[in-house]
Amino acid sequence: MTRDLKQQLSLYLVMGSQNCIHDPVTTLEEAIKGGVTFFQYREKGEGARVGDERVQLGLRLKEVCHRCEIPFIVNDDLQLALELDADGLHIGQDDGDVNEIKRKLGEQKILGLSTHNVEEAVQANKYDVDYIGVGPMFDTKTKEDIEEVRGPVVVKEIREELPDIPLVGIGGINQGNAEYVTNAGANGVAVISAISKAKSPKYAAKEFNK
Ligand code: TZP
Ligand code: MG
Repeated sequence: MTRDLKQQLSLYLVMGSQNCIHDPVTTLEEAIKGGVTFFQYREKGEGARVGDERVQLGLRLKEVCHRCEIPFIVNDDLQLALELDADGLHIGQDDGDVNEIKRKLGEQKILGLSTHNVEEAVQANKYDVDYIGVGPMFDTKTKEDIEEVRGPVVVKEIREELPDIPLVGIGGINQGNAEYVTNAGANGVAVISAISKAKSPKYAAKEFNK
């Protein structure tokens, strides 16, 4: 698996079964065929699988990622990431001591951290973090407890402070507005519904690469 993280972040699909209108394994396979380069398993919220079903789906999605040579990242849950032997973990601001989580995860694994402004990004850069998510870029219905929407300008502000940090925008991104996020300096875009709720996840992913 190549480890040029910035390139790998270019089209980052985040989802769990609760986000999909088709079978999640098929959704992921099709999305990767369409050009998805990074995947986060976020089995969370209403309708999400729990317990062993959550683990089993994770294993199947990891198998798809590895067959297609893209990283498999787990959202929030360090224990699940370890149990699934994921390639990495993505955490939020309130998920605990970042450096300690990285140590427990494994130094060779990928750790992503959600940030919302320049201050959090500058702090993230001091931690043992491999990339940051910045959001919400636009209004979204997918996540309820979102911070204020300030748009791609936040990415621009962070880029000015941190020219080299691997960074993706997230929140309300679709095929029509993604370019504002990358033009502001993001290495890629992270999306849930624009791909997971598309009639054709493959076509939806392809449309991002135009
Ligand atoms: N974090 C910030 S916004 C968001 C997450 C997980 C939801 C993004 O979903 P969508 O459907 O791409 O707006
Ligand atoms: Mg979290």
